[in-house]
Amino acid sequence: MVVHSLRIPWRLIILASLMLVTVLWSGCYPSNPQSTFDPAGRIAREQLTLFQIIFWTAAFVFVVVEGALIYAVFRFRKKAGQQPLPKQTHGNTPLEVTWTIIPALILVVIAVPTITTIFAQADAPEGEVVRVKAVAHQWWWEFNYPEVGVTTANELHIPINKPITLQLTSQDVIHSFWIPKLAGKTDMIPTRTNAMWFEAEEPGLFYGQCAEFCGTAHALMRFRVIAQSQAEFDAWVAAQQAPPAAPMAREFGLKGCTVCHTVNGPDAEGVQERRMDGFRQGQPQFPAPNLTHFATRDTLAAGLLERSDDNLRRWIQDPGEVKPGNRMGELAGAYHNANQSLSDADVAALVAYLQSLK
Ligand code: HEC
Ligand SMILES: [Cu+2]
Repeated sequence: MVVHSLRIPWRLIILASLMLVTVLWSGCYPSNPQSTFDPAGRIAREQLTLFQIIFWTAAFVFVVVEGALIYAVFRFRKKAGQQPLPKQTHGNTPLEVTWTIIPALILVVIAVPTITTIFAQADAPEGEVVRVKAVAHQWWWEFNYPEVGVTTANELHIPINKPITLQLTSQDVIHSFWIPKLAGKTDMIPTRTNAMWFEAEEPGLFYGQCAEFCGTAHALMRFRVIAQSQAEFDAWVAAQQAPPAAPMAREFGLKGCTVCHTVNGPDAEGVQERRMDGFRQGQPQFPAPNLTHFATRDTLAAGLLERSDDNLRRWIQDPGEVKPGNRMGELAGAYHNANQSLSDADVAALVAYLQSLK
């Protein structure tokens, strides 16, 4: 019988491994918008330093241990004519003491910076901070600035060089808050509030992402951090505090949008107030992004689409097609089927209204 052994040439294996390493490595490239290797703030930088200490310690251990192993494998191979078993050794005090002390030292090298960093990052520095309450929802983010009475969604504006202290919680399942260039992950757990803080050193746009699998649209649960000078941030806050730029469109109430969405201001009373009462008492019904100043945002649907007339039209007509599984598609879809569908004129009016909410 002929046995065909599968022989893969060494060169092919090496080439394939190199390609794999290159592909994986490219994910770590600092210019990647979600790379942790290009920190833009103190918290992320300290976390990167800690990562490097642990990584290089582990790399050192790996090289020494694997090196010794490979050396032993080749050096002590069974030679032609050798007796079945080489001399066996039991107990070697100096050796055993050495390999107890070395790992203990390695643990110290890892533990000291880890514990120092954990404590250093636990509390925000004294002094002025910006407080934000972030609530995760399947599959979007609510950002509330309690000190200035502003609520927005999916785009977190912050001033640079000032600690941002976050209270993190969730309305439904466990999510995780992560801005790779600014701060590591913190879980957002229903009925519980976690805290973290971070700082951005330079103005710019930073990308955030839910980092804990939370259901159908988890991968599309993104957000943006817009780091600005203090003056720009103050101007943004003032704009958010202003009443809505346009009176509420008839269609917005008629087509049930207010069942879930809040637009602050005189038109917002009634149904909406009762809903918010429930929400404040911890019984959210259909929480949805606050749309008061929707047209000051760059994106919609948790960073999925740029805000444009076309994208808004697509979104309002069939949110479930744009972002499969999302709650507006699921619930509003059912609502519209049961009541009445949106005509093209309704959609056009809604788009125009939303785009006017500067
Ligand atoms: C059943 C509750 C519900 C109803 C009714 C509803 N929405 Fe929504 N809406 C949501 C939810 C939830 C989201 C967030 C979806 C996501 O990003 O996953 C959303 C997102 C949006 C967004 C994007 C907001 C942003 O900043 O990303 C717009 C715009 C919007 N809805 C408009 C409307 C309009 C117009 C109507 C009425 C025709 C409507 N919605 C009815 C729940 C609802
Ligand atoms: Cu999530």
